[in-house]
Amino acid sequence: MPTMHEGEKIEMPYANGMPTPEDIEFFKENGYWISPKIISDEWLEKLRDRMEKVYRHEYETGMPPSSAWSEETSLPNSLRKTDNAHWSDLTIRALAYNPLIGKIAAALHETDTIRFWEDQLLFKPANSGGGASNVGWHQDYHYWPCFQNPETLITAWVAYDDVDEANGCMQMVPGSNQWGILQYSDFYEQDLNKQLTNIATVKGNTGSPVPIIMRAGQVSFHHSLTLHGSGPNVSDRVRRSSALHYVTGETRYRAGYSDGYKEIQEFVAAGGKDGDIIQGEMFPIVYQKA
Ligand SMILES: O=C(O)CCC(=O)C(=O)O
Repeated sequence: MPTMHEGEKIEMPYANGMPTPEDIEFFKENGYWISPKIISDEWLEKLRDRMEKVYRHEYETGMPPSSAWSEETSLPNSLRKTDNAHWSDLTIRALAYNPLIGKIAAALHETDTIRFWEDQLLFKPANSGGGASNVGWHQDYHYWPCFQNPETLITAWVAYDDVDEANGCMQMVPGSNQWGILQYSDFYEQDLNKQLTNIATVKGNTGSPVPIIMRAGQVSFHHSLTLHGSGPNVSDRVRRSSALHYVTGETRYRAGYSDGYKEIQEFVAAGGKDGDIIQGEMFPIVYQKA
């Protein structure tokens, strides 16, 4: 059986999709950036196929994800979310450990080291407008108080399909990465307008959300404080993706929170203490500047 972190051997062809200095400035100011297409059509096809296997609970490594979407228990027309599919599938793992994605993340955060820590496999069914397929406004950091420094955390969202407003693409609030930690983050909230009203109450305004429109194979990156969510899929097209979460070589552990994460439990079992730099086998390095 393959070991926990095997998978790097799968080569993923990529183009040079690095951000320019202007792009890095854009990311700092707005909290997000969209790469050119860096995942080939051949790999996208393979990823879509592996995604189906994970949904059928056919796990290549023999190890289930930390939480697996299941047809039997899911609400009809709801968002399929599977956490840590990279535990189960080597192709998805190779995507998660893709060195170009790591290198782009390092460039955007102006750092030397990027470590992977968790992923979500996401599937928004076609014509799921009436179901629970929205993603409520949230800041990723809301779910990760086990890390001390939100400015070191970054998410890469890989589009397996073309995404636009009709099939419920992500929406980001430009500049919200500079607003600090907000109340009302809730990934599962379906009433996005109610949340924006609540955020306006505490913040004074909600900014102007922008749709993150991409072709399959492009990757959007967002800061852990960037407010984002997504609306219904009112099209005939499914929306498939992986959200990949990374820490930097500067990320520090905060004790007493979210110790339900297996990665954090192992970090602590290996001697990790409050304030220590995050490292170890559960947080493999995907990019290290030479
Ligand atoms: O896929 C979505 O609509 C939201 C994904 C998300 O919240 C994330 O990538 O952090």
